[in-house]
Amino acid sequence: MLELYGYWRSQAAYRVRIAMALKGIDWREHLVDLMKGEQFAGAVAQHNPHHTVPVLIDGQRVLTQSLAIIEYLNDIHPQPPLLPADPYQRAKVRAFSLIAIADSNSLVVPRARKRLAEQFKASPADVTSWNNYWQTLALAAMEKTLAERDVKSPFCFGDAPGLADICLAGHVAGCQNSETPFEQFQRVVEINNRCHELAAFSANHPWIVRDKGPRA
Ligand SMILES: N[C@@H](CCC(=O)N[C@@H](CS)C(=O)NCC(=O)O)C(=O)O
Repeated sequence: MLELYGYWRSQAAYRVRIAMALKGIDWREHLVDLMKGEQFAGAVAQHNPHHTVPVLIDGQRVLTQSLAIIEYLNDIHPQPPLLPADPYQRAKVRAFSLIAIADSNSLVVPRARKRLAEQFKASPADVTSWNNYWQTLALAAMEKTLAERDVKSPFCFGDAPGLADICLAGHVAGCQNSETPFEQFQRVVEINNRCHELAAFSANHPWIVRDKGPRA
């Protein structure tokens, strides 16, 4: 049984939950309250020098970083594939995914928001505005990328959900958490809705984990 250290609000942990669910892998989740600083003690502190979730334990193997974890899962459980076979299309999927994973998510995590407040005396309203700015920039980049795709497929880059869809849904969940409007980004909304028709996405949404507790 895989052990996931995550947090209900974390879009990075949500990405890993979706990937495991799409692949039919079973896991148990331990919630780490990032707002209380639990990432600086216990299993996360022991296993991840960067003090972030997700951390995934697979027997003796310890994995961090949602992209590395998802690619690892995709390698050891190849079906259904989360990345296309073609190298150019794989690069396109990774580039899209990194808009969320690298460029946006990192700017809105608790430690970034805490730093703004502590070092620059940003008010709660300033921090919300900061979140909304970066999340909207990412939404716009995703929307434009989707509009300019070579192929108009039901999911981001194909007929089935993959890494890009996982990152799109994770980003939308992040927007929902911080009340960043996303409804104007029609292609993003359309694909997010399509994803949520699948239990892998809807049953693992941050608000489900918040309200029902982690998968035990
Ligand atoms: N690039 C990392 C991001 C990990 C990350 O920053 N996770 C956030 C939650 S989404 C976290 O644990 N933050 C801890 C903090 O801000 O103190 C990934 O995709 O796994």
